[in-house]
Amino acid sequence: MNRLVVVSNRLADPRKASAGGLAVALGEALNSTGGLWFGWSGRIIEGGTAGEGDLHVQQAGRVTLATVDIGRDDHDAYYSVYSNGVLWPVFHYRLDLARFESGAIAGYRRVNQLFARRLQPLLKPGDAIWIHDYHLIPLAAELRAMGCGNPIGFFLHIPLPPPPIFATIPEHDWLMRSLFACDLVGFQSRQDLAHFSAYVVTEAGGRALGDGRFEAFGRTLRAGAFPIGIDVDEFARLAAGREARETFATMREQYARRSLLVGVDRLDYSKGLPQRIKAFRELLVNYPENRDSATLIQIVSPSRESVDAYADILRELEGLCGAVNGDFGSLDWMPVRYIHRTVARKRLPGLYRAARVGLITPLRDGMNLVAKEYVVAQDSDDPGVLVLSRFAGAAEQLHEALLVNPYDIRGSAEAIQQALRMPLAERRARHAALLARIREHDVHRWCGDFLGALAGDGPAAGNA
Ligand code: ADQ
Repeated sequence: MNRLVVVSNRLADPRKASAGGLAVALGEALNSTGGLWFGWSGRIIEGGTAGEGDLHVQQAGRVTLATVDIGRDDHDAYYSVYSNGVLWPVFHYRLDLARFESGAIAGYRRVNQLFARRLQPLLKPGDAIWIHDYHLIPLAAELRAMGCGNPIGFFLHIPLPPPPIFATIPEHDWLMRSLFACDLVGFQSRQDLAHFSAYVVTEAGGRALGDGRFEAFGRTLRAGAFPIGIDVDEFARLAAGREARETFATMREQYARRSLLVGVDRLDYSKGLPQRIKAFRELLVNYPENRDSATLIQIVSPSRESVDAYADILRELEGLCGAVNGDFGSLDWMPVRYIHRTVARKRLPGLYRAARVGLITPLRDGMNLVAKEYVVAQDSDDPGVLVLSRFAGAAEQLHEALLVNPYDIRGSAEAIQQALRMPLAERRARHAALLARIREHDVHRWCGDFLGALAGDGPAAGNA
């Protein structure tokens, strides 16, 4: 197999336990080919020159890690304003939160050009290049402009909205044209792929040629749905580890008389956090038997704090949690425990396993790996119930979860009640079906399917 070159905004050292399933899987693929992982160093140079940044190269086992510094102004425009102030909200259908500032696209493009300039000299003929996510949509086109003829694949980790929403981005045509510099483009779900196909036909005047092939902007590429998974064995190992068992024991002891519900998210307006707290409140109002009993632990890890919309969601969330506790709490029962912190990865499975209900209710999500982790962490003999938003990419695969519309507060509260009352036999049957599908579509399969398709030996469309 040819050498693999992965490009992403951030890198993780695949040898570290905190790296997570995605980094481990990419690390394995890189390791087996003595590959190169390229991205931002995490370093911002105050007063740095526009479009410039030093390259750092280090070895992590057989994998070469190559990273670039970015100047302050470039970083603000590329990361905060364009990637997270335009692309992230629009791709999550939140036009109300998008900030279309005319200057930011130049910084976004400058950083992609910087990446291309620093990466190009490191490439060898035959390398397969795999670019990740919305920060780097124009990178393939910038590489092509420098004469790069290698096979290039791109995977979008977040949803692709339908054409009328995508077309609100002033540069939508340029973004899609840039994507067509790739040989293969992968999406999380069949729905995202359908939106891509609709855009090609209705906005770009192109054609769907069948068999996952599309023609537009004078080029042909292949596109497919490649739903990402987790590393099931790695997560099961974590679940059996000391930290996870300790966390489970502590939770079960502290909440011996209560029914625990858990939510674990990055702080983000796409995750449906206010709606989730409102649904939990509705549960306590409409089904009073849960008072003094049902307890929601909501872990929210800090994220993108430089972006204004994130400070707003944090304040709203704190207000809603405080009101539920004030209105319903008693001397020895706090209905919502809201924790604004990242939980160590080794402890997560213990927390998931102690919870009767996993509440994963984003308003829109590319996939959502927490949903899959929650299922894998359960005790198969006495599993908890997954309540999942129908608007998460994961819903295309996880049919046996209780699927909810997170905007429908009353409907979500009813689903939580159903989850809390679900008989053991039904819980087991649903869990077994979910676990089998999560196992079948794990992160290694995702990686193998995408790279197989990039090498031309697999179908363009993965499946769910
Ligand atoms: P994210 O939006 O970051 O990722 P998600 O898939 O839910 O979201 O989580 C990724 C990882 O972060 C999981 O392994 C999870 O355990 C961890 N995590 C999340 N919140 C945490 C917390 N509070 N404490 C500790 N760990 C936490 C983007 C897309 C998703 C897509 C992934 C992968 O937005 O839709 O599933 O990429 O493609």
